[in-house]
Amino acid sequence: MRLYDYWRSSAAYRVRIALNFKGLAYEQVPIDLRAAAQRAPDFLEINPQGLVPVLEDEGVRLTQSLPILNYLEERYPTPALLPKDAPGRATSRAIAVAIACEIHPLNNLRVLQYLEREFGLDEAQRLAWYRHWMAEGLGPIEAMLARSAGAFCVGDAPSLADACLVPQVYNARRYQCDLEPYPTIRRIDERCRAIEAFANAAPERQPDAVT
Ligand SMILES: N[C@@H](CCC(=O)N[C@@H](CS)C(=O)NCC(=O)O)C(=O)O
Repeated sequence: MRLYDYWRSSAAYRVRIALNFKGLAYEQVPIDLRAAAQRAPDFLEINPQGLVPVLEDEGVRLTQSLPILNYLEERYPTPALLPKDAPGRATSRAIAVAIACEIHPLNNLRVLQYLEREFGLDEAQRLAWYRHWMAEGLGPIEAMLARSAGAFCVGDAPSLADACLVPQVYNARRYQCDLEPYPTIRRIDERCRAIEAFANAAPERQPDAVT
C-alpha cells in the first residue's frame, strides 16, 4: 500500500490511524502542502482535487479520507473500526462526518490562504475564523458524545469516529483553541493517544515531520 501523505494533514492522520490499527504496512509518499506540492501537475495526475490523502492498494487509487476509511473497513474488516450494531455504526459515521465534512473543510489550508489572499485577513483574523468554526463544531460533538460514548466515541471500542476525533483535536491544539468546554472530547482523545496505533500515526512521528 502507498499513502500520499503530509505529516500535519489531519485527513491523512485519520487514514494513518486506521492503517496502523488494522496492522497494515504502507509506504508513505510525503506531499509538502506548505510548498504547494499538492498543486503540482504530477500530483494532480494522482488526485485531480489536489488534496491528501490518497491511498493506493492492489492497483486501485482511492481519494477522500472517509471513503478510504470505509474501504479499509470493508476490505480488511479485522480488527473492526466500526461497532457491530447498525445504530452504533451509523452513530460512529455521523460523528466522523460532523468532523470531516462540517469542521475540517472550513479550516483547510486553501480556505485560510484564500481568506488571506482575497480578503486580506491578517493572522489574528484568520485565527478567529479558525477558532470560531472549531468551537461551532466541537460543541455539538461534545453533546453527541454525551449520548454515545463509553471509553471511546461510541461505546467501549475505538471506531472511525475516534480516528477522526483525534486528528481534529490535534488541529485544535495546534491553533490554541479552547478545549476546556469539552471534557468528554479531551478524555477520549487522551485515551486514544495512549493506543500505539494512534500514537504512531501522530504528526510528529511521521518521516516528513518538521520539528
Ligand atoms: N475531504 C477531504 C479533505 C482532504 C484535505 O482537505 N486535505 C488537506 C490536508 S488535511 C489538503 O490536502 N489541503 C491542501 C490545500 O488545502 O491546498 C478528505 O477527507 O480527504
